[in-house]
Amino acid sequence: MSLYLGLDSSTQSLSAVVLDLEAREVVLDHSIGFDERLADFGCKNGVLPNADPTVAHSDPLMWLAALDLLLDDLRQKGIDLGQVAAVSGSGQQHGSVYLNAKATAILKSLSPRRPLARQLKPALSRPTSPIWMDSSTRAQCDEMEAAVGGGLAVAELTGSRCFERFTGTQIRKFWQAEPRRYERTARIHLVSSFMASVLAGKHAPIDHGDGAGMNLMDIRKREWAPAMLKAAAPGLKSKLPRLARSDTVVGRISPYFVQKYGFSPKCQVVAWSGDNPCSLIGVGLIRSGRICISLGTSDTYFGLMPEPRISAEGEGHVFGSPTGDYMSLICFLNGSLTRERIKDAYGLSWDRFSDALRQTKPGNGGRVMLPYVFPEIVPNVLKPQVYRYGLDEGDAAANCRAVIEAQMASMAIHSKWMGVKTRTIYATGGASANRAILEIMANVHNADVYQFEVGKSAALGAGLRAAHAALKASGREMPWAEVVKGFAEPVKESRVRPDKAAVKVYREFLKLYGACEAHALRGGKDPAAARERFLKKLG
Ligand code: XUL
Repeated sequence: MSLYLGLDSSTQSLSAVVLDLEAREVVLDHSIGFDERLADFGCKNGVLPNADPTVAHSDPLMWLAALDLLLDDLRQKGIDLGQVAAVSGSGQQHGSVYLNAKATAILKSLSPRRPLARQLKPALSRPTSPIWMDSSTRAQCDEMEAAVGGGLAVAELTGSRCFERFTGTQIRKFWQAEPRRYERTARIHLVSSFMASVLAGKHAPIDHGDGAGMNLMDIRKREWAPAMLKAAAPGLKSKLPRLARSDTVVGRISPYFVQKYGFSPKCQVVAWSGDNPCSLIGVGLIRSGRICISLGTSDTYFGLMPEPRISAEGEGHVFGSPTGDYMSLICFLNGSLTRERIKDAYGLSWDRFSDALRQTKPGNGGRVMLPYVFPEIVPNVLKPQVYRYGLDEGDAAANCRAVIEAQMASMAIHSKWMGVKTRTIYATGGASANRAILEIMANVHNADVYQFEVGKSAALGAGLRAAHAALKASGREMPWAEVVKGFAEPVKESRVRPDKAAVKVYREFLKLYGACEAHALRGGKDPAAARERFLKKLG
């Protein structure tokens, strides 16, 4: 049994990467898109429609239906699931699943004759799951921060100030709005621990990587923080799974998967983690000094950190790394859906969008967009709005450049707290295949940018974590450097080098962008003067 399976339960799809560790080969990668294959669940881009733009929930039963579809597809594609030694996974972070007291028995006795979604339905104490795109809990953030001595105190304790999408604030809102359902909730899982529980047929722990995204875990002790639990909701401790290291073997795979899909009864289930901690492994960031930018539904900027460094301004987070270290992360909500919205507004294909990037100049002649199509996490914007400065909405090419320059400029400005001056960026996620976007990334950040062969870094990282943990459990521990070798390495020839002249333009552009942001969000002065200065510097 030399195969390892990594799954990624993300916002818009469920993906699998099958690895052959001995052959150092990715045997298959495959995805089930929720909107395409599971439209009956009524989600759009993986989210249930809601009149309030700050509310974002999904249907946990859709994720289970996707798991059945995906495993069936893998078998049909000729993968012998009986050869899988261990499986682990990655989940969209912060999202939560609410189970009642029947869940334990239901998980234990799943019948291979009925689909997972139908069997788990009676185990839900709340039919929907708030996910990371939800920003409806500002009041709960304020209440929790006030209860424990302010935002900085929360950040020192948990690695992040209180954030709207973090599970603790979401649980508090649930308790306040639906106390009866909260009372009937016996277990609250993250997406990661929920999916692991179904695979193992019993409640799985929450790993330290994903647990750090809840505002409930003491980031240094890696235990639930009593003050935060108390600030969130009554009786919460008894409803949470235990916390565990990311390399914990939860147990053998449930008989459901053995009988239905031909897994070996010996196949081990390794604790799942968040998509960002998994991606850290999937791009081989097992040491500090390099940065990864993942261009997915969310755009994330992250790297490994030996010690927790806190963002006092609330621009980012400290999570656990699957290696046992820490990772720093900044999450930008306006990622791929926003790029797509701008592209679609001008009726362009992705090729035409890239042409537009190539036809326009770095700095866009001082034309700036702040593309908050959705509420934004960093900087915090609760009311979605697209701002344009000197930018004509009818100018398609300039708008295409403006959205990418805005995303890259925002990353450069809001990552200063990390204190990393990196000369190398690893790019992953769907949009990292677009070299015109990567050129802007290289120039704004003045760094070499590399691509990866497997764009699905979260699923790949999950598969590598499965291998690492299973080998360790059997007494044959392999060092991380060896685990990731040949799998999580950038493609050397893909290097995109910064262009000196463009780097100079962007150094000035960042000041202009900062002035526009201050004007739109913090009542700063009109950025017209900043624009003039920028144009003058450009000559
Ligand atoms: C990270 C975050 C997102 C989700 C997306 O804090 O909210 O990156 O994990 O899947």
